[in-house]
Amino acid sequence: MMTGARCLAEMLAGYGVSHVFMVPAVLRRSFAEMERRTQIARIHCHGEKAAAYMADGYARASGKPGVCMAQVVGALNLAAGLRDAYLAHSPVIAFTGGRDPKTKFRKVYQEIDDVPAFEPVTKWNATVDAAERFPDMVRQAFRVATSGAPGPVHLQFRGNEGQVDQEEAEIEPLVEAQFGRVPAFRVVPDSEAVKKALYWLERAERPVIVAGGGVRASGAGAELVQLAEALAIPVATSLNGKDSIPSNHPLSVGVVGTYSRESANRVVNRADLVCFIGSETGGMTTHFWAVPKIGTPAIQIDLDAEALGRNYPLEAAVCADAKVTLARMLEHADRGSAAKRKAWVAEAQGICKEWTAKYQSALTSDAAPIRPERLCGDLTRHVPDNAIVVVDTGHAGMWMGGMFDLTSPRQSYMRSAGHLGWAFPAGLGAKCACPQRPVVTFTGDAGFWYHIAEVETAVRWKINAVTVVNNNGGGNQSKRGFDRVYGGTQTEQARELWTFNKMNFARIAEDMGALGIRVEQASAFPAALAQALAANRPAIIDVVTDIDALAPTAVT
Ligand SMILES: Cc1ncc(C[n+]2csc(CCOP(=O)(O)OP(=O)(O)O)c2C)c(N)n1
Ligand SMILES: [Mg+2]
Repeated sequence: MMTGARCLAEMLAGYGVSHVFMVPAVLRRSFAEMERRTQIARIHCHGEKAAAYMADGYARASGKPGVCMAQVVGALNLAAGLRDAYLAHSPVIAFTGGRDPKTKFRKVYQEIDDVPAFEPVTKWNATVDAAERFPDMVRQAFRVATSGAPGPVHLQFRGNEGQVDQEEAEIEPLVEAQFGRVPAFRVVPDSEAVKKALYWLERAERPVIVAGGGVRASGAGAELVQLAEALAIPVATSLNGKDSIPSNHPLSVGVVGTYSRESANRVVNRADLVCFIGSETGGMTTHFWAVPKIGTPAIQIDLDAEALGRNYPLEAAVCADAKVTLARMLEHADRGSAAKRKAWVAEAQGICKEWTAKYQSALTSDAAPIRPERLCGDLTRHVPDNAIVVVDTGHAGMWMGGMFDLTSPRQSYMRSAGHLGWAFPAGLGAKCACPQRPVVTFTGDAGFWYHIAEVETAVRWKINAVTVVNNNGGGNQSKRGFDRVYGGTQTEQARELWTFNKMNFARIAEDMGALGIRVEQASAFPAALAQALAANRPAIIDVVTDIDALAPTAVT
């Protein structure tokens, strides 16, 4: 006989979980058992949404499921935080307290039926009502989160705080280590499908690869680069796939789509064949299916059969793991076919050079207030070669997706799949997962405001991530939109809709116990970054930037 709590604690440890992120009180007994029997750090946060984002950052940085928890009244705050993980296929496991059949429908304090709200943000959403069910339900949670296209799962435990964990049953904390990280399976491609894909790639004169988040989940970056080199094919990536090829590789053309680099969109639009790998071919990556235009011949490699051909009719489809498929393609590739693409590669490289020439002065600008392009340029030049770079959405996604270069295959890049405010807590989660690697988060000030309370969490738990705040005193990505609805030029009052009071985040960070550095001159940033990376405590670099700076929009 053992309690559900002991079983849960031992199972989480058995799956290799090193941290869980939560707001109490949920599964209290399980937390006591974690302390008694495991090394799991129980990161007590200020908000459930931030806890979910931390678990998400932990998962994307390590490939291991990130675990977050909330009691019944915090459950929907946690659900809100799962949406980004769902959009980005991140294996997050959420545990909440839930209803007790003995009292439900009696107006129990704080209680509603939370389960339906988890439906749209999870791959699997289930309830655990008896201690007997802990082993099989927790195993299934890890199985679902890590297999196929990964994604979040939710288990609701009986009792508003999940008190079912205090009950005993005849149970065994059985663990299937295979589901402790992504990918759980390396699905092998059909050899006819591989041949067909190669046939189309080899005969194309102007092919381009679009690598998505599936390439990073599969750990297929090296194979991707080898195949691109063997067949002389330029590579664009989605925002999620940005770290699948170093930006300074001669075949890299940048991030394609809406939050993108002009060179990538131009190359993809010139292609006579687009090969999507591990990409959902969604609106962001294709600039709402304009880049490439629908009708451009395409082939696609994806683990998820339902993704194949969803938005682009295909000449060939391969349903398998990206790493295995690329390795197979490499074995059979006709390297001789590369010669005919010399002119195409030269053209793509010319387009990239034009981009560099166009933005060089912005990337090195000395202007004050600082230009965000310069900030991105300095990050390219000074982020350590094994860093994890974590990026928020909106303008942050545009600036960094388009202007920042990864310079080493050892660097990782993770970005918000759309939620403003995701990056700061996600960066903390990434640092928990990979304490030996530098973590550099890039966020706007509006993004940073969301979860600023978690600076205290970072200090308390010694989560020494570096956060760079592009502080322009407002959410200025909204500027264009309000200009438009005001017929060209907004009124002074219209700015109330997207600006904030000026703030010194460095001072706030210092008051909370972190290192705070205020940067007002571009030339001071590299030293500030070096100081923050060496600080041995969480660091916030508050960079005062130009509120009128707008990122270039996508070219078609
Ligand atoms: C949860 C959520 N709410 C609203 C938005 C819409 N949104 C996108 S960018 C943005 C403002 C961003 O401001 P900031 O982080 O300061 O970056 P800036 O544009 O100033 O560089 C808003 C409100 C969003 N993406 N996510
Ligand atoms: Mg801002």
